[in-house]
Amino acid sequence: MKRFSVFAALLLMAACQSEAPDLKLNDLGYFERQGVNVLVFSNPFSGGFNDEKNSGIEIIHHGVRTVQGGAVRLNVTPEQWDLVPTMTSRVVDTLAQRIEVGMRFDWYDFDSRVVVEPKGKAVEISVYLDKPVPEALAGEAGFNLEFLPSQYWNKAYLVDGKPSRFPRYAVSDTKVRPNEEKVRQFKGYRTYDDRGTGEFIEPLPLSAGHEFLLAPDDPQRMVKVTSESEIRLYDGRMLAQNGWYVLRTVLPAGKTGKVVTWTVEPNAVPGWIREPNVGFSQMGYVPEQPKVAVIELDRKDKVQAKASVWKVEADGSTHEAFSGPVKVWGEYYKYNYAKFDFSALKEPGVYFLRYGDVTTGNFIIDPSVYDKITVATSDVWIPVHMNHMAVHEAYRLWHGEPFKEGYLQAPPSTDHFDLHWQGPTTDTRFKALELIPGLNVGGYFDAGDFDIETGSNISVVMNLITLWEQFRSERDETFVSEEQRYVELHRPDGTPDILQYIEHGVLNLVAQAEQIGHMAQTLSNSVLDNYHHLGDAAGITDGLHYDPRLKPYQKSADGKSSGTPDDMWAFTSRNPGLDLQAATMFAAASRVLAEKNPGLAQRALKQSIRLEEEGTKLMAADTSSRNRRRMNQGGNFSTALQLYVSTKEQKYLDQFTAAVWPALERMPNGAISAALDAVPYMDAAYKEKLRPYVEQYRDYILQLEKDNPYGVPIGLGNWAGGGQVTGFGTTVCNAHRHYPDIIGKEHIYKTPAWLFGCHPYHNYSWVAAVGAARPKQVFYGNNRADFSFIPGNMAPGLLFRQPDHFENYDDWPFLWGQNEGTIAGNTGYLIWGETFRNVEAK
Ligand SMILES: [Ca+2]
Ligand SMILES: [Ca+2]
Ligand SMILES: [Ca+2]
Repeated sequence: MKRFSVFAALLLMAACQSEAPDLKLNDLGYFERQGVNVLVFSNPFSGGFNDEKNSGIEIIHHGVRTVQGGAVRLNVTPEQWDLVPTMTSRVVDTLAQRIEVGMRFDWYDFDSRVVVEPKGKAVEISVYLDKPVPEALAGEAGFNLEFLPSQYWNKAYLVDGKPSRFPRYAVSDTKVRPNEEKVRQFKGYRTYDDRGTGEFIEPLPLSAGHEFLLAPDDPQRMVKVTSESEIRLYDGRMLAQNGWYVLRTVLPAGKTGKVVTWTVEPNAVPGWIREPNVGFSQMGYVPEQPKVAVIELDRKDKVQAKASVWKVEADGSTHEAFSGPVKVWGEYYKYNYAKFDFSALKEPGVYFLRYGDVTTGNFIIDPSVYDKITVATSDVWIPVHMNHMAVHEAYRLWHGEPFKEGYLQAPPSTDHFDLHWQGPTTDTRFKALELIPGLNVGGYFDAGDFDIETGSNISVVMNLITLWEQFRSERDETFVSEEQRYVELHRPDGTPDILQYIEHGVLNLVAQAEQIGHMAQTLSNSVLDNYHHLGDAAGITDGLHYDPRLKPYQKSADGKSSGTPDDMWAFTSRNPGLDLQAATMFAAASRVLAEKNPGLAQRALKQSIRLEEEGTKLMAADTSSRNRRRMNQGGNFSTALQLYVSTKEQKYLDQFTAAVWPALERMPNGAISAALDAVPYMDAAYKEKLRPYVEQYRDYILQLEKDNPYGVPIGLGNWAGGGQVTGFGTTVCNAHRHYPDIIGKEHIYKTPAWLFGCHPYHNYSWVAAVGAARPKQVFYGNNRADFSFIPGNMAPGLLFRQPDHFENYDDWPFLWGQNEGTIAGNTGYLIWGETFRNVEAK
């Protein structure tokens, strides 16, 4: 009997294999079979800032997006800032099972079309031209498809049967070509410094042939690509660390009609079902809190009836400590979700979860689990991002002192690659490219890049002031000497770190106000070829003043200047709104720094008063509709509250109360956070009047539990929503603190669960080095070329790709929308962390 059933099962499996379904165009507009999704411009290119490793024809292969960038491109291995095609049309024909996309390069007046149709288990991709490739692009335009290096390196491939292996690191061959032959880059920028050679680098192919079989040694990654045209394989990392492996066929010159056809067959493992992703808090749980694992399941997977928690004993043995039912939550985008509640388990100890065949890593139940959630961020991430300092840690130098030559006035009418600009005038007393003295002091690197984003830096200082005034953390683990321009981690120096961090931010912002006369938009790179810098910030510029009378790369006789135009620029177009934000921050900073640095406190207060006056006048004189709208809405009530707290002046209180109620009516979920911040400073009538809005907020919180299985706001933008979740967490904590009868304590635990591992795609903690057993390993920090992290960085996290895919790569750091961290975002994490710890402990 047993024997028969095994035989029957084998027979059934064989039948399934031979009858494995073909690729079909589904309702969401992509081709699908179990284990394989082929997307055709579900995510179009955008140009410039958007990384461009997210678009075109994409393949999600056994749950991982391993292929993208399928399109007509103008480079062998396109970089960010290389031209991308604009999608001019996209026709999804469900009846004919066919997607056709029109692509256009405006600059070259070059149109093409790509048609994708299923052929059994493969797709056929054809490129059509109505007019031949323009002469300037002959030999340059090609059909490209890009493969994720971290999923293919060290794996084998066959080209027309000849075996080879994907290189772990970029070490193939290149050639150089004259700059005149270089295809134009985005807006005419140049991503490379040619060192005066007049030449650009072009990678040479690793292999060429008509049939590529990629990763025959890994059934989940195996893809066969065939064509009658020659296909070449390139390594995009030769030019840019975020490059992918590229398969490419050059479009033939002088031809029209169907000019290139590829057949692409991604292997599907028979009977493959994605392994369940058991989401839980890697940080662990305090005994009394709710403990719910969210299990993300393939829709074809059968939900297990039960799951269990196992305890690790002191002698290393393990035993089942709890078992309970698994409850189906339902479908959310691509997957099905179920929940396992083990809140009943309260005994401190080391545990792990079992669901079906899945055994998770271990976690802790103990009253102390949240004690150190902010330490990595405040002791390491923040000081590592201090600009104009050398930052040391034990034997390691994080970075030397950057930008010793200071900042030049950005020339008028400059468009900038990091979304800044300089208007038609300088708005300062400086001429274009004149040195603005005194700006190379203090401040924080924005994110994975090295500019001082003024708005972010103002928020950072405000966040740090909030931390100091609310929680008074005297933690001292960082040595900061502004005189020596030297920071050393893990060396106490007798001064609370937060005060030193506030001082460091203010030093730059006050210098901006004093030297420029108002706030700069940003202090940023002048040339794209040093904007994408990876590694030590001290090496971004040569540290020497730029002197246009010298030749590029030439140094002056006194060794103080050079002809290399690498100096950073200050973008100084005046924005009175920014001046007013700075004024608020300076007022608060002068209060906080009065004792530590009375001179700086005085300077901050002086600038606060001046900017407040000038900014208010400028705003009143601004008749633009955007500004009128802002004034009609009663200005920024959050700022009014700050000013009231600092000055206790009635006029600010009046401004606040005049603005807060209309704002709560207009955008209840947006305004509730600042309205709650005010509760400690207002009377009982205010608190009572706010009550119905808090009730409304409770309804929103409960609605989130119905919207998605995790009960937190999940962002769908191209920058994932980590900051939104910490903002939500802080608001929920404050709502519970002031209105415990409306917002129950159970809600405050949703944010840490999400941050530390209970979320889609994988179950790693979003915070670098935080989350006991398994934090994420790679982040988009300035050390991303090393596939590393800067401790305490909170990743934006879960990135949504149209139409139904969430992802967070943990073997590939280079997508900023999922793996970067910003200075404002990470100080927002600190505020959430300290607020949560405070409310949690009560
Ligand atoms: Ca930036
Ligand atoms: Ca210190
Ligand atoms: Ca320089």
